[in-house]
Amino acid sequence: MTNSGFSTYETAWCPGCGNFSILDCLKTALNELGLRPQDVLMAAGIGQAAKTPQYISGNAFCGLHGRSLPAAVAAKIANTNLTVIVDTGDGDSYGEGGNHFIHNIRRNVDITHFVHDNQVYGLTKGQASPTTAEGQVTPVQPDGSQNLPLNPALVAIASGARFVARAFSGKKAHLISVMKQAIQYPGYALVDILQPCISFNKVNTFAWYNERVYELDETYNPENKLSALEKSMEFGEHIPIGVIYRESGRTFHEKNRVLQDGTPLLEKELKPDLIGNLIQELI
Ligand SMILES: Cc1ncc(C[n+]2csc(CCOP(=O)(O)OP(=O)(O)O)c2C)c(N)n1
Ligand SMILES: [Mg+2]
Repeated sequence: MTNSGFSTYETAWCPGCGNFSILDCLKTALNELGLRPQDVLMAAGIGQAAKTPQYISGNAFCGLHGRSLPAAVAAKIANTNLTVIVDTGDGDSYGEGGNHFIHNIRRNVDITHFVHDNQVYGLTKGQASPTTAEGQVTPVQPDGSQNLPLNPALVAIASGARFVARAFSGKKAHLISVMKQAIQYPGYALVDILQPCISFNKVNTFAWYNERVYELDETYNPENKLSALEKSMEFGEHIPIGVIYRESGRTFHEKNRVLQDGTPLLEKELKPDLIGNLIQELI
């Protein structure tokens, strides 16, 4: 089949939302990598960010809130030919999907995880999400969020993720470059994408991020885990963006005896006799 390229569709996002540039960067990254829509699966749960797979050509899986990672991982395990991208929100990834986030990092299946991190639950009108700052006032936390914010990059590195990056929706060329590196990385790759929610987050605005973010340059070595842990904790007056940690390691498929020959599970010969014998043993 030929490659018609990726296209995007009309959205229901608020004008000025950071999601527009993330969607556009995703399309550009996929097109620049020469991927075909029929070879890419984008998975998401529920939320404004989670609508992204519905707004771009390619295969899409829209799951329950927080439950896209297991489906994405299962699809990649069954069909290695697919490029699998989870593209969803901070609440979906780190709140409802928090358990899947940590344990799929440990599996190191070759998927990419783009998180639109607007630091609120946008779709449901701005409640505090796991990344909302302590004390931040929201429509349902009038005294400010009492919880400490979770630092996604720090949690990911500490859980064993080997490609961890941060980006900002307002720096498009940089975001495209980081997205391409993450998609090409063999193993689980996380990109936490800072994104303003103009309707419900009046603190972390475009200007707030723009004043703070700075791009990591070649003087920074992303292969040193201790300095990566330290770099990931920088989130205040200055916020580093770029690849914070990168290390090679064996993927789920490379470690698994059945999958390591490279033949996708769905192309493997079915052996009903073998299963029949196993069932007989159990009867
Ligand atoms: C199990 C469950 N809990 C809560 C909800 C309600 N809910 C739907 S979307 C959403 C917030 C999504 O926030 P986020 O993932 O950050 O995406 P955003 O809308 O900010 O892009 C919530 C709480 C739900 N649908 N299912
Ligand atoms: Mg959100």
